[in-house]
Amino acid sequence: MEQLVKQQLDDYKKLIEQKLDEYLPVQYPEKIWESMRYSVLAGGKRLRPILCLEACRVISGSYENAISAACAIEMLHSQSLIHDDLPCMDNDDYRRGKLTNHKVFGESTAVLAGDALLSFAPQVIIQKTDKRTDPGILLRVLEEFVVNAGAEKLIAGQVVDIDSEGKQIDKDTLNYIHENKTGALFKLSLRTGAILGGADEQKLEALTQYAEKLGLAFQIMDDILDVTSTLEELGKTPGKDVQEGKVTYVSFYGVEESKKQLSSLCKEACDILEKSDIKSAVLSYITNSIKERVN
Ligand code: GRG
Repeated sequence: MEQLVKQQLDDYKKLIEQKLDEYLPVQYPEKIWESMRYSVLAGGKRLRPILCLEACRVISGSYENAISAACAIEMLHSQSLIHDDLPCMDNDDYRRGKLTNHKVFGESTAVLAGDALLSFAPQVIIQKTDKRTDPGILLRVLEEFVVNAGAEKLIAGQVVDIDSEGKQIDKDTLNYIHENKTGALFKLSLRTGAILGGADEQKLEALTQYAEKLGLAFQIMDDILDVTSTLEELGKTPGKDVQEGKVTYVSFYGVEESKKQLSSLCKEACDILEKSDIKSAVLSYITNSIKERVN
């Protein structure tokens, strides 16, 4: 069974990489497309598009109709990483084991590559999703995308995160940052796949609740890895949270308690799927692998 799941994850990843490459041809002016491609095609776990494809498959039996939206979400994720790494934000030199976008292309091109990806991603959804898709469904998918990418979600999380540096924030503020910075894209991924698969409200709600637990668990592991991992394993500089005076799950609860909370969240996430009769070996495997991830 585990072998089958690993094969499915590998197949998803290959398809995502192939489609990302296809959707981002180099055109004039080449510099901006090369910069966009540099970050989008730099590797990464491709977790968000995988979640999107699997949500669509578990609802409808096939994932093909979600591939363009899944790739668009990965473009949005890459945009957030390019901008987050800029000197005016987290100022990072490494990402996905490579020099960050601004280190290779310069700051102005990195800003523009992020901007370009943010608008190119919905363009991909509109132009590449199967033309037979119900226009109402397509509109819902686009709404999910722009809301989560914007000032009510992803950017809200980033603003509060930056404002909180060096301050002793409370747990509610920490949760607000995580829900919006990390949780928003997990929810977007699962909800998009489910909507394209034609999910009813009950299944959509279950996958949304699952996404909330999974996103938080993923972020707690990210906080743990920041203090326990190395540049080689992580592909980015470790120890940044402490260096920048960030309150994290680890600074709040310590590594051991954070691990306990992480395990509880993963169990709650699996329970949500089971109660709603959502049977996905891929989602179960991903949930149970979060605490083992090294990057
Ligand atoms: C809008 C500029 C801007 C930022 C929004 C998402 C975000 C806020 C910033 C990105 C940086 C960051 C550390 C976000 C937290 C979520 C997270 C752990 C991202 C890394 O995701 P992985 O581990 O990365 O899935 P790969 O490289 O595997 O895709």
